[in-house]
Amino acid sequence: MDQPWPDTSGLPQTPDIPDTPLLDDELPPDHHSGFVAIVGKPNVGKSTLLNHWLGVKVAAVSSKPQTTRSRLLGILTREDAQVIFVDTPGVHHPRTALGDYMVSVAESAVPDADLVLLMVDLASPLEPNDQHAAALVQRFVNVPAILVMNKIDALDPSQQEARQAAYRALGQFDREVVISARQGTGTDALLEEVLRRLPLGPRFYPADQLTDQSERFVAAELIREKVLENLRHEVPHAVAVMVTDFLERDNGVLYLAATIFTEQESQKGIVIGARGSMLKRIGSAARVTLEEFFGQPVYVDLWVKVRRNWRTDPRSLRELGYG
Ligand SMILES: Nc1nc2c(ncn2[C@@H]2O[C@H](COP(=O)(O)OP(=O)(O)OP(=O)(O)O)[C@@H](O)[C@H]2O)c(=O)[nH]1
Ligand SMILES: [Mg+2]
Repeated sequence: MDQPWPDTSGLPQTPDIPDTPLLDDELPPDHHSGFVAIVGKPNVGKSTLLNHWLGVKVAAVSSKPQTTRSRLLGILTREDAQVIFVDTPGVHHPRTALGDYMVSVAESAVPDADLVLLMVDLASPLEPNDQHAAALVQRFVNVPAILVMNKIDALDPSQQEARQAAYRALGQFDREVVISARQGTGTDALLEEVLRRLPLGPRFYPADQLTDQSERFVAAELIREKVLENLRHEVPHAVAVMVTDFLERDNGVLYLAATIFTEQESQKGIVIGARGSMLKRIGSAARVTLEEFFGQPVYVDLWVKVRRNWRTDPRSLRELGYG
């Protein structure tokens, strides 16, 4: 029989974007602020760019498509501006209720944004999902858009011109830029382009806040990242992670318990591995990344449970934060 759900009543929900900006008398009169949605097909490097700009990994990144499943704000605060980046799931043709949710998250980020970055992968040819993402962006003509061509480091230079021409034909853009989010090439210049397009405005979030999501959410995402990194084929996509305990111990160690949900018993076996070897590997990798994020020793306690077909069950999706 499936395990009961952990008690999630104490978990913070994703807050809505605030309507009322914070007042800050110290800000210069020409302070700019705004929301910048990063949109594109899966695996183009949206979350990598967000992490790069924040200087901290808050968003899960992996070589598997459809890593990001929820909206995540990355807040960059400077003296002269506050940029609120909106990381979104990759736009694709969904096959599950989870996929429907993911694409709807990406779609809903565009109309509320002050600027959209449509990201494409220069290292691979244009695909229908690029057109799907571009159509979504172009639907909102009043939101300015920059075409961000990523992964220049992985492109054969002889192909650059043809690739850029193909991606440029995706639509009308305010500007196009070529970057490597992984290596940080062109990202400062892109940030300046972004800042130039933001309206005058105050800070919406406190200067020391990095994201709208809770520490529990970020921890669950970073654990899921390790599942994605270590497992293959369909298994990583059938996994959801929920942090069930998060406590600061007297000895300065952060104790974190999390449940990894799979859809089938066989997937549970794969996540655990022979004599627990895979779960141990996921836990060790997660600990390293979590210690970097929290800046303190972390103890990770992982559990694996089956929740049948959670990706197609509306109640399960809601309980796991996808809906
Ligand atoms: N070579 C190269 N790889 C990159 C670059 N940026 C990102 N990547 C890699 O591309 C893969 C996908 O990166 P993500 O940041 O997870 O991509 P995403 O667009 O957020 O993907 P989804 O969340 O699935 O939509 C990872 O393996 C990254 O390391 C880059 O500039 N150059
Ligand atoms: Mg992502």
